[in-house]
Amino acid sequence: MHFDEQKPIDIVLNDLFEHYRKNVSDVDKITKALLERGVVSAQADIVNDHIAFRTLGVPNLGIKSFEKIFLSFGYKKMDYYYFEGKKLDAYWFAPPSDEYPRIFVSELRVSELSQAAQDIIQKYTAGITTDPVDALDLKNGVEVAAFLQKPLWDLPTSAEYETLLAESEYAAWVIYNRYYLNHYTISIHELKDGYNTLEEFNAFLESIGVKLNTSGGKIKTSDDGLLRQSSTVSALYDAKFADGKTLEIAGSYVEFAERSVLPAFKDLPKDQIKREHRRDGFETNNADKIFESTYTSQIKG
Ligand code: OOG
Ligand code: NI
Repeated sequence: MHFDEQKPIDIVLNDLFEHYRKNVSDVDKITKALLERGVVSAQADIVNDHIAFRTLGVPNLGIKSFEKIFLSFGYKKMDYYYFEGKKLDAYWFAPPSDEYPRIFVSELRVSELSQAAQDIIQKYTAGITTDPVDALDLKNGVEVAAFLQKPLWDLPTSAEYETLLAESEYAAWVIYNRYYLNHYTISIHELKDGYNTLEEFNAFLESIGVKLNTSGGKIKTSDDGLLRQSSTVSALYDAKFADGKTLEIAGSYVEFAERSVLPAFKDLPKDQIKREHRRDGFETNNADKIFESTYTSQIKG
C-alpha cells in the first residue's frame, strides 16, 4: 500500500510499533526465533492481541484526553478496572475490526499519592492548561504519530525520578516514558501446535534467554480459566535526566496471551473459530501482576 493512502489508525499503530521494536530488544529477538523455527513467516503473521498505554490522572491528561485519539479511529470504550494497591484506573477499548489490536489504557490516581510525589508531578504537568489532544487534527495520522512521541513536559531530575520510584513505580515510569507503547501482546492461541499454549510458549521463550515476570506465577489465569497471560520483564536502559545524571530505568516489555474458546462455541470446528468466539476483555488480577513487568523487583529479582 502507498504510504499516504494509509488510514490514520494504520499510520499511528505502525509508528508506535516501530519505535517500540527499536527500543525493546526482546521484540525482534522473539520474532527472529519464531521465523527461524518456521512458526511464522513474517512479523505481520504474529497476531497482536492488544497494546497498552499509561497515563497520569491530572487535569487535561489521563484517559479522558488519551482516549479521544483511539475513539476517533473507531475504537469503543469497554470495561472499567480498578487497582487499589497500585492506585490505578483502567479501561479497555475494542477495535473497529478484528485486524486491529485491543487497547488497554490505565491512569494513575495522582491525588492519592503523597504530597511530595504530587508536587513533582504537578511541577511538570501544571503548565498543561488545555487538553493537548484537542489541538490535534485526528485525521492526520502523521501528526498524531508525532504527538505520541513528543514530550508534553520537561525531563525531571534524577532525584525527582527516584522519589517517585520509591512510592509508585508506575508514576516514575510515566514521568519518563510518557506515551511510549508499554507493550504489545502476541496471541499465543493463533500460533501452530507446539507453540500455542502458554506452557509451551514460555518454555520456548526461556530457551532463547527471555526473562519472564514471575509475580503471581509465570502464567496468570482469570477466574473463568479462559484468559491466561505471561509477560517479559522490561530491560533497563540508560536515561538522561535534567540534572545531567544518567540512571538505568525500566522501558517497555512484551506480553503473551492465550484466549480460550468460550463454552458456548466449544464444538465449533477449529478453522471456523474467530476472535468473537474466544474469551474477550481483561482480568483485574492478571493485569495487577502484569503491571509489575516494569517494576524494579521483577527486573532485578
Ligand atoms: C498494563 C498491565 C495490564 C493486561 O493485559 O492485563 C495488562 C501496564 O503494564 O501498563 O497489560
Ligand atoms: Ni497487556
